[in-house]
Amino acid sequence: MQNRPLFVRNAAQLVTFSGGSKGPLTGRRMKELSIIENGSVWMEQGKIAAVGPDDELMAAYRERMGEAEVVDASGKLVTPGLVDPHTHLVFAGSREQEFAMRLQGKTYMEIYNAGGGIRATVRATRQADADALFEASRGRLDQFLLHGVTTVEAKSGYGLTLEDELKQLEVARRLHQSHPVDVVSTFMGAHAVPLEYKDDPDRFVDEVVSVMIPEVARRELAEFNDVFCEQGVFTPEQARKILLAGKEHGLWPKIHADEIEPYGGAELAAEVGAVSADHLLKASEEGMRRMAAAGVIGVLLPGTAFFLMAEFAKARKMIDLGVPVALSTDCNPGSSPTVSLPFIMNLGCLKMGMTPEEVLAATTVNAAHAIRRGHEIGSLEKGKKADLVIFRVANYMQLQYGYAVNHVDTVIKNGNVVVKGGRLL
Ligand code: IZC
Ligand code: ZN
Repeated sequence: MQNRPLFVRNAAQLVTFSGGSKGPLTGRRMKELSIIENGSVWMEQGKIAAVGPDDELMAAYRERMGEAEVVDASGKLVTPGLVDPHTHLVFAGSREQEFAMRLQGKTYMEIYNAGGGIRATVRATRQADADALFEASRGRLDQFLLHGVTTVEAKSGYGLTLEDELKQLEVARRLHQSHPVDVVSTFMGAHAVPLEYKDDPDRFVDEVVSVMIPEVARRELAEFNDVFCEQGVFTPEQARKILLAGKEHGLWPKIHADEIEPYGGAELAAEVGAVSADHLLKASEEGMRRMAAAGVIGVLLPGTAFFLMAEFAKARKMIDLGVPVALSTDCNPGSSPTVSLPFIMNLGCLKMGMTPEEVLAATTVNAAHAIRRGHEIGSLEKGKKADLVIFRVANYMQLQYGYAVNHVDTVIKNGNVVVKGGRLL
């Protein structure tokens, strides 16, 4: 916990997203940053106590200034801590050989069908003991924090047996308890059809529905339930069954939708009332409209399109249709081995036509709502968690202009400075 008050003073721009607790931003509202120039934030007991112009906060806290640790943000940009709402954080091994094969023209699905891809990471993750898995994942979490990310969602799905899925989820819980970054868990037993069930995938779906989901829910190891709905992986019918079973056990639905082929994933997300539908590279316009009507957040993962050398999701179209859009790294060893959410924002601008305002909304407010945390993170408002980032740039546009550079100077988590001068404390 935070011992003394922390006062971040006089930022050139303080991006607050005031009002962000109410719900995800859509359409033109994604551009409403609510910037305070010469802005300051007073934090105590892990929460934001006040946000406003520096002169106002100086006057309000004059008598308590001696108690506080003061961080000078003059000339710099301050934003809410970044939120990554879609990662496969906990895994063992790496797949650089497959990357090299893809550069020679092999496709992601060809590698999966030959027993590699997700299945290769499943073999490595099953073999790793919990401590090794914890260490590998902790290193990645440190890197996320160095890039300004203060909360991540993390999926299981590299175990595919009850025991190995529980192992992954328990590691995620240990990370949440021991690391400054908050980790929000998603069960994804239906990430791939394990080779043992290759000839009878429905039997595996039954195992997920009748054994894994009830046990994960009973142990309270996850809040969300996700499925890879993709041609050659799980059909929309199987995905529906899995998502509805999760709902019955209190797990909120999420879905990997229309990543490689158009497959009705966006439509299914709207039908089951998913919190988010993710990927959406090949989503139909009808699917997007249904998502907008049902309030399903579109979590876009342009790092994956970039790394798979595929067509990017139609972010502009989705925003224009009223779909609330969030952005994420999709951090995983196959299709997006990165932790740089700032670079994902760069791709949002350069490859999906999003504006510098929209990509910030998509990695703060909207990302927070995509993991049902909009009431406590994602905007800088009184009462919310004291999670914020100080960037070494004078305005928010420079974050996108100076691309593929880590501009993070300082990260504050729960009112404590955890990264200073670009280094972990
Ligand atoms: O390990 O390849 N798309 N799941 C669905 C992934 C990519 C992760 C992987
Ligand atoms: Zn994913």
